[in-house]
Amino acid sequence: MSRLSAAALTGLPADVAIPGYDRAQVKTGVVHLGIGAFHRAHQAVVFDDALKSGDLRWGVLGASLRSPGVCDQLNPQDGLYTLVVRDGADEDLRIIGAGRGVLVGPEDPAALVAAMADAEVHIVTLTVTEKGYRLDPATGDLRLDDPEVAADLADIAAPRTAPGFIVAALQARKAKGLRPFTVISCDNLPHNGRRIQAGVLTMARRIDSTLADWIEAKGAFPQTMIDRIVPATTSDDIVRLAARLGVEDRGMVKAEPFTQWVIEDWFAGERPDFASLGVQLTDAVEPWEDAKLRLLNGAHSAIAYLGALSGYEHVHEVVAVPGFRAYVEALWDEAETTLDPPPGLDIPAYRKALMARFSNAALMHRTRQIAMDGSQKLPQRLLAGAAERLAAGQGIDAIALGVAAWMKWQSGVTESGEIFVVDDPLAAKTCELLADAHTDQARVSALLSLSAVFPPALVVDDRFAAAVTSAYLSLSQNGAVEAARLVPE
Ligand code: CS2
Repeated sequence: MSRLSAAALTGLPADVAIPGYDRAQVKTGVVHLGIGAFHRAHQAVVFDDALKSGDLRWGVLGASLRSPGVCDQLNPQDGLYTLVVRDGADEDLRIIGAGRGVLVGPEDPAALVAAMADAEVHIVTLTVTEKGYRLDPATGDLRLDDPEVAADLADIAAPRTAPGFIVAALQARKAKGLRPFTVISCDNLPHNGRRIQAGVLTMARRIDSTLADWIEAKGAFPQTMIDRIVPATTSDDIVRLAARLGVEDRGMVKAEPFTQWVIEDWFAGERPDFASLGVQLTDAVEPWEDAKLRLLNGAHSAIAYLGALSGYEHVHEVVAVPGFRAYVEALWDEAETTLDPPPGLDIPAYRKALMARFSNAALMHRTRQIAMDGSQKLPQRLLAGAAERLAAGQGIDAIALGVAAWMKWQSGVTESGEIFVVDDPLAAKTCELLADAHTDQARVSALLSLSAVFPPALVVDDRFAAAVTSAYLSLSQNGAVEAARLVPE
């Protein structure tokens, strides 16, 4: 079967939306680092909307900082791919035309730096996952001991990391007399803009202090809250879509209908008319970010570990179990007291909508996908809320069970005895810590010693250790379903 391409657009079924603008006139105004499914189903759609509105400056050049695989998905398709929006039995198909091809950083770093330093580029967006920032998750500092950070510092002309590419490209822009681009972090990190800014400045300062001063004075690193559930595409999804389209689309992405993007109103130069494209611009992103990280993502991680340990493959199956559903509500009751909701966010309505989103069976969102990289996710999703509740003298039974489930997951074996590989940058470390721990209590205290995950204030708080140990023991004795059922009581 032939692939989706510009030439194939006219032959697609009439109910498939296609780019209505002249793609030949589109300029590359955005470079995106980490061109995975999330970007394609979220920010790229907003840039595609900008193009549809007639502002043709916002084509997106994608970059992969790791594998070349994504090139084969998109480059043979003229950068085109389908956004498949699924809600129950409804399916909506739209071809996204904003893509301007994909470069692979490791194959030709100089080409990517040059593209980012082009005068027509005004924005660099990133989705490189939590670990791609090369920060210590507990402190947020750039990890100077990371070998690739060290390599970037030694030779910034051939960068490897996301902060390295940004520094190299900003250096080239400064040399050309251009303005910096706006760096928009779109990962689920707390204070994501501040964190990438700090990483970039730390690196730049070690290379050239005038460059760092220039970035500090002229750059912009807005904070963002980004939200859309985008499960990984499966080969079945590709086969099913090919039957609908009549051509094969290996770059497709599937997502839920809901999408939200809140951006701090801070830009270094030009940008699309975001407000008219449904993006919320505000001076205060943090309350949005905390609500999303602690309610949506906190529940996601807890569901992922509890569900996957007890053999549930998908999120909608987990929340269909009454005990797990009640547990999620209990977790939200705890998280909610730590939030300072922004005007315009109705928490009860948000919680109701979240439960409906988690229940969307058409998404087939795998618990193991969310379970990945937990060491990078736990601090902002569960631990920050736990610390605030303890400081206020409140209980943390539900949060502690989520943390304990993450700890259980580190053993690499499910309740039915299935062995799996723990997919986490700290997996070797947790494995080493667990090898010498022979009781549940010892396992919990060994993992609590991970200073990259657990902030000192929590580690020294006996109430935290006690709650997590008791949750861990409950998981061992009762299994995840029963342990969760017992929490709301
Ligand atoms: C998920 C997120 O995989 C995960 O860790 O919690 O990707 C989640 O689906 C998005 O943040 C939703 O906006």
